[in-house]
Amino acid sequence: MQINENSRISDLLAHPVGHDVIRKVFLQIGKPFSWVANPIVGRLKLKTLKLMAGSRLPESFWTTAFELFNSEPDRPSSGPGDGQATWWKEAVFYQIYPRSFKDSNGDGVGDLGGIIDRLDYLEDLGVDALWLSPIYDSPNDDNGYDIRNYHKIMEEMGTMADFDRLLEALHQRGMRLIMDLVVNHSSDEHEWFQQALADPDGPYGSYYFLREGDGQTPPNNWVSFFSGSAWRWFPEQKRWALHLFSEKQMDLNWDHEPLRQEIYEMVRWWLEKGVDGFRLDVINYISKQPGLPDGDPFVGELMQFYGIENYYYGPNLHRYLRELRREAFDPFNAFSVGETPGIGIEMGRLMTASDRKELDLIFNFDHLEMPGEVRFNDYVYDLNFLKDYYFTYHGRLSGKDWISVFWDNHDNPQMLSKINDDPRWRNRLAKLLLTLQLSMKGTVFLYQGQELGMVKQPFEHIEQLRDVESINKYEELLRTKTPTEAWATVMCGTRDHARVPMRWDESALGGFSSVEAWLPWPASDSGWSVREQAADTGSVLNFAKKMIGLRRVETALRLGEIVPVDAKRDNYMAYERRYEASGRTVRIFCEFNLSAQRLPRKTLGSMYMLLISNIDERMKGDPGLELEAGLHYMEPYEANVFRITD
Ligand code: TEU
Ligand code: CA
Repeated sequence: MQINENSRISDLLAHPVGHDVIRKVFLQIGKPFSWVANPIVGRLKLKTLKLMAGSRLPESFWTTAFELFNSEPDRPSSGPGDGQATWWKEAVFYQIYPRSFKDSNGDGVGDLGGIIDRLDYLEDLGVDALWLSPIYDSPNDDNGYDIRNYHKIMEEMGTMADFDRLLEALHQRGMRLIMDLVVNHSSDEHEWFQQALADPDGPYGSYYFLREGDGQTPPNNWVSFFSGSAWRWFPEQKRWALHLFSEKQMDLNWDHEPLRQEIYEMVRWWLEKGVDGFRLDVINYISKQPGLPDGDPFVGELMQFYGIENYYYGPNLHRYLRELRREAFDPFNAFSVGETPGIGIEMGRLMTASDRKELDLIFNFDHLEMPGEVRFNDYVYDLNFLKDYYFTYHGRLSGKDWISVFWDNHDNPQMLSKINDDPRWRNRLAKLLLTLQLSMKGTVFLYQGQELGMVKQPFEHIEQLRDVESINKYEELLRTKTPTEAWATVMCGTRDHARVPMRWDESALGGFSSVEAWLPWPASDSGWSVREQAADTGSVLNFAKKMIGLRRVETALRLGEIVPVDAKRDNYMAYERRYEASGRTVRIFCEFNLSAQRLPRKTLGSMYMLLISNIDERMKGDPGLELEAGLHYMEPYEANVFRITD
């Protein structure tokens, strides 16, 4: 069914792209989605809505929206899954940002040797698989996300021999490794781009988006995620080249078949080496709207990036993903998780349902900021929103779907700091977040430092930052704001919060390196290093180990159904994980106080056996007895996991 002016809002919401776009718009403007989901509103025709919106939503917006909706004829599949066991559904992944993990040769930059040095630590922590942010040869304009040579290891990271050693050591321990695959763009220093510049009309010219021009007006109004136009002018060639990210990250033209074949071959090359899969950088951006039309200004203002509707769910996206899987992933039975900014629940299902043969998982980002907020805003994150996100998400999945569960990575300040940066709650809240993540249904991705309760950094001025996004953004803000205002904004959202080195010990250099790190910590953080925490039974680190261990032994926590409990209750989150095994149902009950206030609650009976709690006293003595004696309230940010016996 086509979506047009005579369609009803309910038809639109039944459409995968329609549903996700409307939900996104409501998130963006900070209004509750329940408003449109209401059945009375659902009966309204889109032309009525159009009339109501009047000039606030220009005609061009509607044309763009209808085109986007109608470009997707498919509907997510329903029904049970194939019941096949897959290692990645049960795995706990751990993301390493190699520059900041451990330096082994005293140059201030983390490297492969450093990761090898710390494999005991990772094995002891209990994680099953590592994801490494890029370690390929790169001029490091965007810390390796600008690849110069896909077949070579970045000098700062070590050698291919180091890589082989790491992979072998991991496999010996029964652990797995996935690499970062950055193929929406390459570095401008990549041989393909150099060839394209040498002969723009030759074979490599079509590997990129090169457009003739006068150097004044770019080919369209698209903007870069790292500020300014998405087009860079090359005066000698008299061509513009498209770059959605930094001006040294040139977008690759996936519509050109030979380029796709080169990529598949490169992926196979790594899989032949034995890597277990890939995290695919901004993989939903690879198919651009033919002709690269201007972005609609209304959509541009709303989403903050002009042009985005022309590439975030492009016309050939599904086709290219299937081809990539067939040509490269499937022959090796390799795992894939796509980084897919802007993709909502239903579109995500179309990219990952097991019968679609596209990706295994995606990262959906809709939970990282509150409605109406962006990463650079100063606000407090409310955990009730995270609760609604997961309950809604799980409520829409079929047996063919599986999701990733994450909230920290190298692109985002720590969730812990966004929720409550009062140091009094740091330990307990870090443990709550770990309990929630590791008892949630889905594949867990931890980011380095989460197991330590790492928090945002007290950076003081722009010279302390290294990230190209932050530096460009600061420059851009200075055009309209005072330096103090510009700094305050950058400070809120800078990706460098997540990129400072791991603190291995309490010494000044943190046990990370023998010299000052490439991105030093702005202040000391006594008590929170690995060494200090390893020696402290009440530490976040020891709790993380316990919680990962609990997930490992409790099948229900990995594979069980998730059943929300008292879902409407504010500041309270609870669910059961239920798993049928040999005729009986294992039931695990997880509950959380999402606020910094005590929360009254009903007493649990003696059939609730406490398995883990972030309140140490709860773990002392006979848990059953204590609970029977009455647990009439929950402490601030309390998190408990019980087994329900009968
Ligand atoms: O990130 C893509 C992305 O859209 C964002 O998370 C991005 O960092 C930010 O929102 C821009 O405003 C991926 C990588 O994770 C990131 O580190 C890279 O910089 C980017 O792609 C380009 O390769
Ligand atoms: Ca080093």
